[in-house]
Amino acid sequence: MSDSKSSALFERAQRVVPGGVNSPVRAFRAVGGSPVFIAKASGAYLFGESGERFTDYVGSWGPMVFGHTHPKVVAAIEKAVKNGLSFGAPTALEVEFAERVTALYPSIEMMRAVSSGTEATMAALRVARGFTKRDVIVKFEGCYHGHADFLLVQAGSGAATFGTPDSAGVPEAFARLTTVLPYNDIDALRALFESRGKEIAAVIVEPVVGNMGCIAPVPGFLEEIIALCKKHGAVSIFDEVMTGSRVARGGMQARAGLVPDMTCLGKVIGGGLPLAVYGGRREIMQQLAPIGPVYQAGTLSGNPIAVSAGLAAIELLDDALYERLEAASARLERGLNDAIKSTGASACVQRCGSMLTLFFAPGPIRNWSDAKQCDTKRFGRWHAAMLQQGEYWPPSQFEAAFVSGAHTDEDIDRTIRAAEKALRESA
Ligand code: HOZ
Repeated sequence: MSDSKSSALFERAQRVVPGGVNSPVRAFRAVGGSPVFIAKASGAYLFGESGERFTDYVGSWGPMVFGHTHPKVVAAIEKAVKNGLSFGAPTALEVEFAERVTALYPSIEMMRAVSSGTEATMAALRVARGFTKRDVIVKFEGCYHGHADFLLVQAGSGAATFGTPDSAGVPEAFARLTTVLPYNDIDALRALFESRGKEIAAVIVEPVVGNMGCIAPVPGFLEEIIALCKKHGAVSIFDEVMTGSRVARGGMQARAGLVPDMTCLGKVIGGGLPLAVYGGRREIMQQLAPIGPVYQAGTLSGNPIAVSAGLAAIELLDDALYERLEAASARLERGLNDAIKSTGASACVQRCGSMLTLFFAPGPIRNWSDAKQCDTKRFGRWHAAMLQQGEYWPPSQFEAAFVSGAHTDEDIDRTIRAAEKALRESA
């Protein structure tokens, strides 16, 4: 479903922007149809160019944990704008931001602010390689850590959606330094460390996967990553760009009571502006120039407007928010499960905090080989039927949906009714 204004914009866009979008999954190709162009957003809702309202479960792919345009975040941005847009020089705001982040994440003793999750993971791995003086990195099939060359190897998110988990343009020599294992496979990880432990610089993991749909770690998986890295002198990196301050105030590591060597953050921590973080143990982060030999830089790194939004967001991460997120998300999970039961659909719901996926497969979905068995055609039909009813769900089977603190019980119940109808229509 697309209104005439969106269709016209999409046509114009495709003439000047590849696929008409600045990030592939937004093109709706995985679900058929064409994208709705968004004019504005508020709370739990998006408004299309023709004024139509959608209940939003994409949340800008994660950042909008309080809902859109929270007045305190907007006020912080407005205040910052008046003082200047970018200085390319240190600010008090950055110091305060780093102090707040390090207090929130015990694994982060020192940090750098960058502008995107891709930059964060790319830089974290460079530091890990510099620190260990090793080259090989380990990632898990279907996990997505941004679009750096050596991370686009059996990657999730849009890469999985469009059947390009190994992107063209990535030299084979780069990809060869990335070893890929199935997610949640503790034995495979042990065996790899047994045979190649001395070569491994780092293991990077989404501690709860969002980028092949929502998949939680099996008990012991994350613990074993940390323990094996420690034993073999490698660096454990939790990519919490999606889960950070989303599944708990201090991310999945707080929820699981774990302390990885390094952590990457983005999305929520930037309050909706381009801001991300990588950080970790002091001795690792001290490898960075100007005090160490590893180089990383950025004109807009620590940008004052973005950092102001991030600080305002951190201020809002209170217990009441997480209680509300849990209640609303559990209500949605229950309702979707009831709808699956009443329609007899071959589907399951997987959830961690306010991240959730309705998979069109009986489940459980534990890794990429489970996820790719899903009926993506039916997901496409279900998605279209949801959109028709004003429900904006991620336009790919392999992306998590996000509930926000702005979703009311009424919103959730309307979504459940729509989902049930869409399940019947998509059968
Ligand atoms: N990689 C993002 C979701 N996992 C997509 C971002 C976007 O299209 O905005």
